[in-house]
Amino acid sequence: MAGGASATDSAPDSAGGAAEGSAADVWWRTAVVYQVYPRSFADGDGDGVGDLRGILAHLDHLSALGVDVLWLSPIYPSPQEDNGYDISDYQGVDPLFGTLDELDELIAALHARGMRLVLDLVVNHTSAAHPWFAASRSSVDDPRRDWYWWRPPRPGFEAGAPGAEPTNWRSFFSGPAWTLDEQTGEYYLHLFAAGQPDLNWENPRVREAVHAMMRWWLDRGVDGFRMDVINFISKDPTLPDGRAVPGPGGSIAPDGLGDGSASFICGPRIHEFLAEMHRAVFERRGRAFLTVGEMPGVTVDEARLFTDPGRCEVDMVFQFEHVGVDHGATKWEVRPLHLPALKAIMARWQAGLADAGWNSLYWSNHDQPRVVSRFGDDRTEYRAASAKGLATVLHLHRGTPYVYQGEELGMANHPFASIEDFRDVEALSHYRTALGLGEHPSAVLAAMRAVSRDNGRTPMQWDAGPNAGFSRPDVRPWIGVNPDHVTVNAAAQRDDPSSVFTHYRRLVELRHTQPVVSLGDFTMLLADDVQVYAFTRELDGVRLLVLANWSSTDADVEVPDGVAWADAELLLASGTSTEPKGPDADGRWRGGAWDAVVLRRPSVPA
Ligand code: ISL
Repeated sequence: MAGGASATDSAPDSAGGAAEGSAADVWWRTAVVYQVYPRSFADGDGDGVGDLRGILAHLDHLSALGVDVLWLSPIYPSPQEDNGYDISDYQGVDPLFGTLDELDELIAALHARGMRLVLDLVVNHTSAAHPWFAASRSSVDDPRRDWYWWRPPRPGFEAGAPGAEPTNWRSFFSGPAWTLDEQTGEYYLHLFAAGQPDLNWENPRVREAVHAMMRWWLDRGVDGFRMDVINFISKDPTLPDGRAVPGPGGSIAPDGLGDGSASFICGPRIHEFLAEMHRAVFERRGRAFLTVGEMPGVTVDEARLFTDPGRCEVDMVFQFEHVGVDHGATKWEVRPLHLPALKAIMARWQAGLADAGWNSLYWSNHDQPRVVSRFGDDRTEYRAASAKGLATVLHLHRGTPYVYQGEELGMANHPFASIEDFRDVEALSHYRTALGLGEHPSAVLAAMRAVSRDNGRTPMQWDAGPNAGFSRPDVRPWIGVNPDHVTVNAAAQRDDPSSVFTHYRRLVELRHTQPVVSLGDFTMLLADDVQVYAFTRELDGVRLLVLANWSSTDADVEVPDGVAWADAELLLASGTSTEPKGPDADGRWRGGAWDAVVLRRPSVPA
């Protein structure tokens, strides 16, 4: 957790204090994190799947961007049912990705460049192929039986009969969250795929085993963890049925399953478990770590508790409200973005964690469609400008920003043509379920094309050549390369002062050099405006104004206190206008499509 290293002190082994560093000296408050999804980043050994060699070969890209931390999605041995989020050995590297020696090499190489490495920690569940689960399922008397959630069939039902599952919970990947194990006649719980059984954190031995594993990684030089669905680990042990989820128009969901989340989102012992983990793993280590909890369904009030430094639980959380803003009853029912709704969510999180706690800031990750296609405009004439505008808005908020691989190039959604093009377990299960319920394949595919997680997982676009430079030209990558790589790629952007990449580089630099960016207070302006995203930041007499036209048409708005900003210093500008600028002398801001500006002035002395 938090240590005493400053942002400029990038030596990852620099001594840090305990969790309670002062607001200004906690290193990750001025840091930017870059997420690598290894199977899609760079294929070093020519098997069509990205790997550690590929990452090692591209560290210059990260250095050029100036990021401080690499968060690496899972590289552990795994059957790859959910691309590594189904782990069968917590203390190794899947041969698909390389070797433990290569991971050590990556740690050393990052540290030599002044960057830190954060690993994904997936401990809500293991793979069904993990030896713990093999033991657990072997017999009801096995000492590891209680490491997972086993239950007999629902009273009055034969094992395997329809409706015999112990609860009505639906898994996140469609279908019941329970699978029958024929050998013992009992069901095991899996909130995700059947190959991802949930660990029973009520059992202290489970917790001790996880803590020991985490310490082993820290001893190897790892600098922290991104904790997968960590707010699901404490479940109400009575496992009650969930409420039946109303479908469109209020009908009960046609599969008859329910939503069990009230029993596991921020469950009864979650704060206890995270505080215990902090004590057992991070405390008194004398160096600085970063812990970020992925927390679907977390509220601002809960997040304040999780991230209050005085409570020593986690440093920050990933909340999900803003990435659910365009969802209908499910994520597959895509709604157009209503900008005031997004602003209201962001403003609430900024205010809620202003005095205690800390925000993480993200538009994208491996579970989300590409942001330029989702919230921006990926048509050729607007793509770069909208990618930059979205980045400016996010990176000027208070919190720690996360850049997802390819986002810094303005990579867009993939033009998936048919079901054969998709790879994700979530998308494929959804397709089967939806067709089973009578939905039309073309409608199901249209939604998948817009929101499937595979959009975020197509290969990183390094250059305009075959396979976008991700894999050797003679190799077929595990998922299709976006044909737009001929124009959208890192090689074309790295030295171009007007590229999306250069814009991200500037944003990272602003965070490193302007304390008001990382630490300043946040005030949302024009909350109800459907077109312009505007806010101010303030720290020690320095004020920033951020104005972004979130649309592909011209904007003309009256900026609160706009006259005072007419002659302010322009720190950063991007967009479709030849020369985007701040408010005019009359206090109005006239911005071209996707224009975004950051202005600075000392505040008027009182
Ligand atoms: O991706 C989602 C919806 O499309 C989420 O429900 C997602 O499954 C949830 O945010 C949890 O995500 C994490 O855990 C999953 C894994 O599939 C995701 O890739 C991971 O980020 C199970 O480990």
